[in-house]
Amino acid sequence: MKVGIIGKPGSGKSTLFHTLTRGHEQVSHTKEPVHGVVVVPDPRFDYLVELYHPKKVTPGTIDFVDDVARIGGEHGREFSDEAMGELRATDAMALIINAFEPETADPAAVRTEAVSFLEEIALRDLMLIENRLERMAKQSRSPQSGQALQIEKGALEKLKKSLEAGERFADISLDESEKRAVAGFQLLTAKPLVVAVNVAEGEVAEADEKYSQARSYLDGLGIAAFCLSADLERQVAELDEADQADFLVELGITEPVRDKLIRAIYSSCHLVTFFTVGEKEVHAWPIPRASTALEAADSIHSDLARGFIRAEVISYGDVHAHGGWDEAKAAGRMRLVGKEHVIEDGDCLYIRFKV
Ligand SMILES: Nc1nc2c(ncn2[C@@H]2O[C@H](COP(=O)(O)OP(=O)(O)OP(=O)(O)O)[C@@H](O)[C@H]2O)c(=O)[nH]1
Ligand SMILES: [Mg+2]
Repeated sequence: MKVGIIGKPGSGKSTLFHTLTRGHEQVSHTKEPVHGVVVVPDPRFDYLVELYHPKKVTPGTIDFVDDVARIGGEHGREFSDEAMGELRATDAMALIINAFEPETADPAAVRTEAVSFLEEIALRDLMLIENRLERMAKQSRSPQSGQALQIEKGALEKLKKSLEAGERFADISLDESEKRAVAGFQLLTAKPLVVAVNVAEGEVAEADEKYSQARSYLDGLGIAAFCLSADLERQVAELDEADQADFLVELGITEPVRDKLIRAIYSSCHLVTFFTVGEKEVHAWPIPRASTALEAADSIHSDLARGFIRAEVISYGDVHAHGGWDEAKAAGRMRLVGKEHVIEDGDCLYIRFKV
């Protein structure tokens, strides 16, 4: 899962990035832009690891990309083709807005900046769609223009009309075949977006209140928005783990930004987590909400989906309450389910399969 950090020059992208990735290995500076892999904090996962002491642990991770559109630093506001490609390849975007200077600490300005970002990405998508439609117009004169092309064309025309009218991608109704036909374009308007309002150190305790209208406006558009002080969080992240919690309480911060942001990303991407557990490995698997047991099996390995027989399911709550998978199973908490069974957040799974 790849999340691109984006925002105007000097808005605090790198400060946020370093706060998120501090203490987490695998920050790569050799590639431009800079990537950092962050473990998704999950007390359920920690408990399962504690329980099984497995040989291998695989928590959920997010690959954060600093300044993914490369509009910061010496790049200015160019939005190069290469950077656009990188941005399109992300699964979600985190937009950081500068509200830490006297002249930017203004709810109306924050809202305006978020709106103009939405307009900008809509414009980018429209350019892409129009290009494709033009090329298709030429192609469709050739005899091999098939049904797939017609579906794609119809979907693109619908998107064009709706985006031009200022509609949000999420509100545009596309059927499954249309969605598949346009998925390859990696439209920016189709990506989940989280907005981080970067406020001054002294404002952090009252910030949620001050920006509540801007946040609820964005919330109405399906965009999670929260306030933080990137600089303050960076200072906290530099402290020993043990001191961090106390310091946050003192500052009136209820949750470190890493946890807040990751939660917002999971929720915007409609992700839930299922687990596979045992002495060999404890593994957290993110999947789209309402996925079936078959889809869960497929996310582990296509063989498991191909040879799927049944899935054994025990909820995390039951594993926790009984102190282990075997114990919960012995207490009758295991359910044997078929392909269509919908996976709930926290389910522990064992897939029975035969290939
Ligand atoms: N007071 C204050 N300053 C901040 C905060 N966040 C960032 N800054 C400062 O703003 C400046 C720019 O921060 P960066 O994190 O480098 O911003 P950036 O978006 O990565 O900048 P570019 O990569 O140049 O676009 C630095 O001097 C930071 O110390 C904040 O929460 N409060
Ligand atoms: Mg930077």
